[in-house]
Amino acid sequence: MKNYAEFAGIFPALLTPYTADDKINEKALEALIEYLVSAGVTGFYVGGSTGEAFLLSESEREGLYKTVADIVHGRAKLIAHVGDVSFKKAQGYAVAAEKAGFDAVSAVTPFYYKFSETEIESYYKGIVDSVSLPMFIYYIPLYTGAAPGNDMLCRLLSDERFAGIKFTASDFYKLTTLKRLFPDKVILNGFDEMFLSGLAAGATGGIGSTYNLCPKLFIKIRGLFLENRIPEAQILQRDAAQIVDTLLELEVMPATKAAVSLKLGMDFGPCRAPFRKLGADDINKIKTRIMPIVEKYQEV
Ligand code: MN9
Repeated sequence: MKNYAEFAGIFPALLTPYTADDKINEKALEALIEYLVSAGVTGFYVGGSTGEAFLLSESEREGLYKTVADIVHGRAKLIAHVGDVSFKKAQGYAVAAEKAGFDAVSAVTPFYYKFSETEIESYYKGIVDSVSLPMFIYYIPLYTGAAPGNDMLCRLLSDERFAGIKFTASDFYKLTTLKRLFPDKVILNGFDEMFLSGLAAGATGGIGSTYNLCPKLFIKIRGLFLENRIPEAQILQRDAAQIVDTLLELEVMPATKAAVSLKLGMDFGPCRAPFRKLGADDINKIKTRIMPIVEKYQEV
């Protein structure tokens, strides 16, 4: 069985910043990547939910892989989210990611239609057949409406080209079971507000939107966990959950983007419609409730 331990760690679900004329803002992207690389993240998860994957055009999604790979230049691991409702598009994104020099691909289950398990399985197999990169299944029933059962996940994970799962759910019984059956696969926790619980259940790292904002907080939680300093990790996890409280109240994607704009002193633009634009009240809540916690973990 192949060992994918190099993917254990902290992966920001990279935001996609826009310019005032709604193009991908490469300068802001570079500033964000530099901030996160110098904080010591393991890698980046590019073009996922947080990166507004489904609000980008095909050429933007593919161009994003190339831009990020050029900026990162081998300093961190790169996972491209390539999932789509269309198998053909997902396959095309995977090929583009490989060409850009990514280390792995990941995909949500095909969504909107109620695809059968056989259809979902052949979507995943078809993607991995098209590239020579390992695959992380993106398990996120909250958004896709599909919650593949353990039997299907096990069939896929038995294939050594599958590196593991991005597990965005709070079913830690399921995570524990998958880890028991596949101790060598990499499970990356998806909900930042439950990161420590995910680690306790067997995740070896995480992929998160909040990591864009305070990477060191999550690096530290993982470090404390690995050193068996659980009560200290719990205190930090409460801070992480408190940040997410406000993000959830204001809506995670636009609020995370606005918070990162404040943090880096750079306009990342709003999320694309139908996401809403935040108002002055919202920004004020981010300033007063989130930023003081973020600042606490600047130097950790
Ligand atoms: O990538 C993110 N999940 C989604 C991970 O975007 C669905 C999380 O970081 C959440 O945004 C965060 C808030 O629930 O935990």
